[in-house]
Parts: sequence; C-alpha cells; structure tokens
Amino acid sequence: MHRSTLLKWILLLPFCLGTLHVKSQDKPNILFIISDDLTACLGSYGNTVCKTPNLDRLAREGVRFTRAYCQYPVCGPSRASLMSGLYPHKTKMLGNNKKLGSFHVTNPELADHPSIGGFLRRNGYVSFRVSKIYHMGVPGGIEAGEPGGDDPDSWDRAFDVMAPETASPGKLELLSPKRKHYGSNFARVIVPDGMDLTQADHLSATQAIAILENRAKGGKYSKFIRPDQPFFLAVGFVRPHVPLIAPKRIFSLYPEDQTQIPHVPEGDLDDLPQAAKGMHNPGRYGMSLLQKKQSIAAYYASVTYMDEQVGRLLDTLDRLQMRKNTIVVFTSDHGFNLGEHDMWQKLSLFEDSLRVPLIISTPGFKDSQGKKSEALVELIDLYPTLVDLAGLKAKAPKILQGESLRPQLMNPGLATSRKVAYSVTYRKGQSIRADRYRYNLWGNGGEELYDHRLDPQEFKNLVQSKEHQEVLGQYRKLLQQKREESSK
Ligand SMILES: [Ca+2]
Repeated sequence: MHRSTLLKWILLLPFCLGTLHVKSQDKPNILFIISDDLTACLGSYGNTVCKTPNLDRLAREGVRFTRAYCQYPVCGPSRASLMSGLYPHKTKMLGNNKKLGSFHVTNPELADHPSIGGFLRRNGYVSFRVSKIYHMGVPGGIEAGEPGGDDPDSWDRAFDVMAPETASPGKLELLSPKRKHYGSNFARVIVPDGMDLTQADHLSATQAIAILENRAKGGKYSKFIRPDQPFFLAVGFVRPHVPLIAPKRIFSLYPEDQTQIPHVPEGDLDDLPQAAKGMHNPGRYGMSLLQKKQSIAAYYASVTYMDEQVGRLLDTLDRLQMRKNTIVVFTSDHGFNLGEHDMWQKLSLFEDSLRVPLIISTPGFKDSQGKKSEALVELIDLYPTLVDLAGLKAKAPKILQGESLRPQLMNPGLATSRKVAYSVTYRKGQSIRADRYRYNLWGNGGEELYDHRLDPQEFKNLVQSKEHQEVLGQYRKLLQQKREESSK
C-alpha cells in the first residue's frame, strides 16, 4: 500500500470507529420492570386507595394501556409467553407445576427461537436480568437465592437476590387459616422501619442501580461488554406476591379497619360453572372479614413498597441523564383477585385476574405522554413492540404471535388489529375478551358470558339468557379460532 494511502486510512480510522459507535448508541436502552401478581390497582388506573406515586409519574411520562391482558394468570406460563412472544399453547407451558421457566425446555421445537433478551443480544444489545423474570418460587426461591427456571440464552449477566421473605424482621402472620402454603396463602410481615433494606425488591433495585451506574460511565468492568452497547435491563420485583411484606411506615398508610372489601351481591356465584369457583374464600382460604381487610391492606402496602423501588430506578435514570435514550416498560405477569366475587389470588378468568397494568414510556413520543390507550393488548405484544422501537422490526422472528404497539404509543387513540385478547388458565379454562363481551369456556364445558358495557364487574352470567344466544354462538366460534391460531 502506498504510504500516503496508509496515512489516509490511519487518519480516517477514528471516524470509522466513531460511526460504528454512533450506530450502536442510536439504539435506545430498554429498562423492563415486571412486578409479580400485581393487578391494575395503581393510582393512574383509577384506584383512589392504593398509593403508587412513582408509577403514576411514569404514567405521566408514557402511555398506560387500560385493557392489557396476560395470557395465563400464573407466573411461569405467563412469563414464558411474554418473553417468547408466543401463546402458552405454543410454548407448551401450561402450568407452574413443571418448575420450568424456559419455553426452550417445554417446547424443544422452539430451540432456535430467541426470547426478547436473546433476540436483542443477537442484535447488538447487552442483556441483564435482576431477580425474577422467568418463573421463580416466591418466597422459597428467593429465600434460597436460586435462579428458578431461567433461560440462560436471554442474558449476558443474571443476578439473583437472596432475601429473608418469611424470615423477614417482624412477625409472620398467617391470614388465611385454611390455606397455609407460603406462596398461595395470605400472610403478612410488618417490617420494623429501617429494616426494609433486607427485602428482595430493595436488593433488586440496588443491583439494577449499580448496573445503570456502570453503563452510564462506560461499563468498563467487563472486556466482554462494549461500552457503547445499548442495554436491555430486566428487573423483576416480587411484591405484591405473597407473603405480603412492607415496612411499618407503609402499613400505617392503610388502616385495616378502614379498608373496604369489594361488594359481592347475594347469590353472585349461583350462575357460575363449578370450575370457575376454585378461588372462592370459604372453601380455599377461610378468611374472616377482618383477615380479608388485613390481606387487602397488606397487599396495598406491598404495592406501595414495590412502587418506591420503581421510583429509585426512575430517579437513577434521571440523575444519570439516561431517560432521553431509555425506553421504560412497567407491567405485571398477571392480575389478582382481591375479593371480587369473594375470589382471591390469581388463576381465575375474571377481569381482575387477567388484566395487567402496562405502562410504556418512549423517549421522543412527547404528544402521547400521560395518555391512556384502550386498545385490546396482550402481553405477547411486548416482544414485537420492543423490537420495533429498537429499529429491528425487519429482523423480528416470523413466528411472533403478538403485534407492535408502536402505533398506539404514537397515537393512543388507535385500536390494535385484534378482535379479542386471549388467555388460558388451569382446569383447561380459556377466555376471550372483546370490546364488549368476555366469554369463558372451561375444560368440563362450563361457560360464562359477560357484557362489560352493562356489567363491568361480571356479576351476571348471560349463558342462559335467550337474547344472547346469537352473541354466544359468535363467541364460541371466536374462541375456537383463537385456540387453533394460538398453537400454530
Ligand atoms: Ca406471579
């Protein structure tokens, strides 16, 4: 090579490298926060009792989706579904009992299909997990500090926390005398003020903050991660999953004697198929009126505590001036019944068990900040949405079953293309939620049909109603269609 040509190349080299850097940095960072067992009880979703100032602040800076539904109202299957962008019948994870968090294990046909984290890793991102993203036993897995059923392909680095949970400072009180199993009961611990730094979500937030600090300052800690790589940081908070734990100062915000329990009309359960009654208090939990109030108060206290940890992450992004190039997503793996129909916990096909809070804050989408979208959304939409926002839509795996919410993030008034949101649950239950109706079909043939326009609390099952037989026929067909599509 001629000497002057060589010199020209040497002089150009920094510019070439600079261009490469700009390309990577052009991609937005993604902070993905998922809470556990959180129903849509946030202030920004209209709850006037539960205090969530930090999530309300995020809602003001993003779009909140008021009709977002999980695909399975229990941890493992829901998380595998949303991380793979596929319905549970496709991931073949249809229950927690397999103790598997990875769809790569439940369905070997998906061996080459990357999760959101795996996809982003292959496309220039560095991917981190902090605590529970795939299934992890709460409280057992957290007490053991174990990774649970993880999907190693999703992450460059994964961090578990080890926290005391049932052995937390304070007194562990069982609130559901018939249901003792720590994980599916109701129990609370009021932690003495100042001792909540022992808690899983506090530790997770601290670890996530340390990662953000490192990325902000060039991330020189590892020779395997380039300082210019955009990040996908997935942070899993375990509250308000039971046991319900929060410091005393937060419990004092929710005096149990002033706690309201949902109104349940006389004979509410009379028109329900047997399969839909599984989570009913008298048979499963045996809680007294006081214990129900204590459980709701403790649940809200746990939510407020988790909200504080979200606030610590948002404050860190602001302090490090990272908000301008970081997408923030907040959601939950599924909803939760807090006494609607005197049903408790998850697994049911009622609205509060299937509906999740979903807030997405996208830098640059100023016009939609603080707005709500009523579009029918499924958690499997997260994968195509993030891929789209990262400018990688053309490379997205063809088998993804959700759709990108980019149009709704830019214009919250737009509908999605789907007619119904589809969820499945135990007892071979299936549910479709359309604009107006919800239709449920259980494995033993039991059915429910609710008119959300006239009966948003799902008190009146219309399956026997003569005027609704035509609608019922349509929904039976729609559900069958969704069932077939979901495993394709
Ligand atoms: Ca869960």
